[in-house]
Amino acid sequence: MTVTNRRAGARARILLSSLAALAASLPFAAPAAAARPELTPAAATPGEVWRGALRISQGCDGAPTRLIRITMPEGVVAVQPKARKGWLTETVWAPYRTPVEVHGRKVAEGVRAIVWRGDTLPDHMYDEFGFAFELLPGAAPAGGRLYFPVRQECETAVLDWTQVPAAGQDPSALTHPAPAITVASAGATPLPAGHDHHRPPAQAAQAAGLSVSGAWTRATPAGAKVAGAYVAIANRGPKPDVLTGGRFDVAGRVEVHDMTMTGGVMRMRRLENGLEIPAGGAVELRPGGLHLMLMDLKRPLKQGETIRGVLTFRDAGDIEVAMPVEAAGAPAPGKAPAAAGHGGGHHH
Ligand SMILES: [Cu+2]
Repeated sequence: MTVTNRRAGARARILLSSLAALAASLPFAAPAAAARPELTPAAATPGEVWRGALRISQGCDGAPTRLIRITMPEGVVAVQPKARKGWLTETVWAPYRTPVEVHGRKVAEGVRAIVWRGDTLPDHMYDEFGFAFELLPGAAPAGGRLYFPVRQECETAVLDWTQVPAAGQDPSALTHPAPAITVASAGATPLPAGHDHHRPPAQAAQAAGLSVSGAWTRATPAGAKVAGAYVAIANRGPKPDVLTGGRFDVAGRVEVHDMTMTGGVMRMRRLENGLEIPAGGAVELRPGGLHLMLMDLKRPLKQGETIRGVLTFRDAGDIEVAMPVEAAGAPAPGKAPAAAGHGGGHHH
């Protein structure tokens, strides 16, 4: 051991003692914050898979950790722990409060908690316990928080990280906060400049900071009961709004749907809680993704006609919209159907 090392050791001891003094004067400051279990990444997008980990960075008052249990909030489905060596990983199945729809399938129960046990995590080391889940659309509004209560068992003590801040409360004021993630907005993509001017202004409707533009749908074969419809919605207002559906004379009802590719399979589902249009943001409904579904069609839609109706928003109410009917299978307004002529891939 060299002189330099000994001096480094002395500096480390001084640092430790000043940290101890700081901890004594501010019992809930830096040391408590550093010890909190955290989820990383700290945000999840509705309709998408979150892959991350619960990070445990300290034991219980110096004792090593022997068990970790994390509980999933409502709206978190398709939970899958990451394989890990040394720890027994157990999934706890239970019914959802209400059955949920995952990729168009009604599911009554699923993994509601994960327990890791059978090894020890020393107090001075951190570890990450990996898992994945899917966040249901509508589980929480964009910007909202979802809390995952954690139980941490050590050789001599148990810590329950279950506190949730009250409305307006600073989360850092809690001594044992539940780890949380923030809900990102789904399907929100900024519109390119001038996007909502590529159609005549007569087709753009305006209300409460919302503008609806570029609406279109496709001709349907005789006997077809559904048609996908597409539109761009921009929100220049200060508050988010939610597209909940609409009304068209030609359709029995109008739903908001999402379509995703999962393992090479196109899946469609209804967004039960509507589609959020973030404040200052825009959402584009287009083939292969978010779309309106005109259900129970009363007659076929004919290429070249224009159908009229309203889109309904939670706050702004009804906004009138006119939809030109493009060719069956057209991939975009004014575009010829793909050579395969497969109906645009919209299956129900
Ligand atoms: Cu659909």
